[in-house]
Amino acid sequence: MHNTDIISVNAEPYSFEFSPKHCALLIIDMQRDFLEPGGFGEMLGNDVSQLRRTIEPNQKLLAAWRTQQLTVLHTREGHRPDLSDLPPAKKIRGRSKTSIGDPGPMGRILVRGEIGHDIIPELYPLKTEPVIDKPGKGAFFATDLHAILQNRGITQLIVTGVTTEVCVNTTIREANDRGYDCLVPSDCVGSYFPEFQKMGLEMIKAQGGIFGWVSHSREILAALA
Ligand code: C5J
Repeated sequence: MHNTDIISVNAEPYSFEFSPKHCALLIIDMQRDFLEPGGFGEMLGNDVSQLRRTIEPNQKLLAAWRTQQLTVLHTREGHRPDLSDLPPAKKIRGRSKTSIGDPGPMGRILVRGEIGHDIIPELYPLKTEPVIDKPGKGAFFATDLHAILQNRGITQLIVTGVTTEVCVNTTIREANDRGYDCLVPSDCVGSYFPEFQKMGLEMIKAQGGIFGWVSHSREILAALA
């Protein structure tokens, strides 16, 4: 495979054609607090196994992108330790006893530099892979993601990570409005809620691909091979 080749992936609502050189793997928020037993997500009563099933397919996709020396980026949701970038509305939403910035099972919740905020070891970024620290749900809001992608000539994204209906969907909508084509491998994105997983994917590919395409990692890996 040459980086200049155009590759076709079986996808819905129709084939996704991509040029590997211009297509980045964007892995959203695979953070310990969301995925690990004993983390903040589980503390809130969520079933982390719904997210953990995405680890293995993400590892395979990540390995393929690294082998082909293609662009990989990671994101983390979180805030400055002084919480100066945390909107008060986000802090109090949910009326939970424990909220962002408070001590949690893996350090202060969603605070940069804390153990729970970091990416799970299975998908840990290489030094050469940009990590986008984002204060919001979307990876483009208040970050330099768009500038980094433009500087590298990236026009297409394979978007994976968690959670399907929150940070993955928000990022895809932001990317779509900025002119990127997005493909989502269904097995590489996860939600704590099966019904949101299903509808989160349906919404992306509805109406002829209103926000993008949906496929499976095996289709992407087969096309790359
Ligand atoms: C993400 C969240 N990453 N669910 N955050 O989706 O709050």
